[in-house]
Amino acid sequence: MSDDRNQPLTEVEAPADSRFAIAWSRFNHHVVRKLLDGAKACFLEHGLLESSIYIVEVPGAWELPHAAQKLAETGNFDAVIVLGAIIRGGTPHFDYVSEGTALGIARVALDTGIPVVFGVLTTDDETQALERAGGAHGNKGRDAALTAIEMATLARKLANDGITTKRA
Ligand code: INI
Repeated sequence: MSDDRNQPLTEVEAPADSRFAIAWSRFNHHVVRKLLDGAKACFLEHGLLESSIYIVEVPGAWELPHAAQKLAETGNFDAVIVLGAIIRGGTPHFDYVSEGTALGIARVALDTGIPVVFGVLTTDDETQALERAGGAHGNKGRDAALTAIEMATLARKLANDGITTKRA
């Protein structure tokens, strides 16, 4: 099926002084390193310096929500990106890891109020994963960086328009 239903991601320069964190997981690192390369290259193409990108590594996707929480809670980053690759095996383990990871990431984003961009591949096999890590279906790490920049831009627009939280 074609990806024509998806609007292209917005390509804008990163806001001045913005900072981003990336947590990536080592499991299936031959795939995840490609996502990391795509994200870093995209940030640099959009005006960021390497010093504005903080990168940490964790063992597997399951550990990404914890790392994202630590990073988001600092308040030092406009957005956090998590990158991983969960590839289906022959047991239900895939379902537990992928669901726990996705729910954990969603919770961190809402609990902290910091965008946490979900750059975790959940695929049936390695071919599907590689197709999305610089292959026929693009690079989801690059897409994650564009999403992070767009969310940072949105936060600044909301602040500029006086749309701020009134919750304690
Ligand atoms: N972690 C992944 O990132 N991808 C996988 O495909 C995977 N599989 O298939 O097991 C995986 N498991 C490890 C898991 O993320 C944790 O690191 C581990 O359970 C320790 O908490």
